[in-house]
Amino acid sequence: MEAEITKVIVESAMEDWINYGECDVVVVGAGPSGLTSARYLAEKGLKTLVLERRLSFGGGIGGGGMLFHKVVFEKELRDFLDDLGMRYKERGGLLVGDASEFMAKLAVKCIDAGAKIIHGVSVEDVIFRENPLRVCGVCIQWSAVELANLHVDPLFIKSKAVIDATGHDAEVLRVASRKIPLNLEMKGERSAYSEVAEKVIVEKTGKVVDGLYATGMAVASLHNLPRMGPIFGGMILSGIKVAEIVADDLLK
Ligand code: 48H
Repeated sequence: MEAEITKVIVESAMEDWINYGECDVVVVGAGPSGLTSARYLAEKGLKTLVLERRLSFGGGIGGGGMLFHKVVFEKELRDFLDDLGMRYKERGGLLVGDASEFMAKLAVKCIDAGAKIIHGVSVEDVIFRENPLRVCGVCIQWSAVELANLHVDPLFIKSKAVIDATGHDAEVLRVASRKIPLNLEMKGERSAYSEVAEKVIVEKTGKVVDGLYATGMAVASLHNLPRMGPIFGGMILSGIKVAEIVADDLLK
């Protein structure tokens, strides 16, 4: 039986890797903005792959607010949360619910929509082409190799669009801005100003260069926008917006 376990796992995983070696969209990071964007892209019929460094979903959701296991949302998010099947209470003009439920249900919606999520994989670079300048995929490495600090060359995933949903560090934008002539100055995010941050992050969500898009806290890092703390409306609306922009570009 042991031999069969190995064979079935390796064969099935290889099938996925070969199938997703070329796809429509690579979403880097399975935090709130990444899971949301991947869900809406998959719902639109786009072949969507989410690559997540860690062995879990949710990015910054799981920590709640300073490890208090709750997250909050603006009241405008009520319909979105109802559709998710998320339980919440109204308190102090906000909606509040369990961090664990929120990340689990975001992930289920994303997977049920048809997006493929692979854990334990880090994006370390992008693939680009010139004339015109565009991003057309990512360089990937096992997170375990990255953590062990081994020198191992990456493999590649080609895609029509790459979404940086890596959060505060905006890792994809950062590496791309260093290595290809994007004329991007990564200024980093600003201190907390929650009500402004929640709006401007959504406003500034979108395309960075052909083939490369930003969502969630990566947008704050790119545009020097303030942070907001453990309120998640902006992350969700940013994920929905980037999915709409990418889908418009790919399906036109
Ligand atoms: C593969 C990677 C890589 C990589 C990172 O941090 P996240 O939750 O990101 P967002 O932007 O969807 O949500 C931000 C939110 O959680 C938050 O931190 C808020 C609202 N903060 C406000 C404040 O004031 O502090 O998720 C990013 C995910 C994580 O799971 C990372 O492990 C993963 O991306 N990741 N995966 N390759 N190079 N870099």
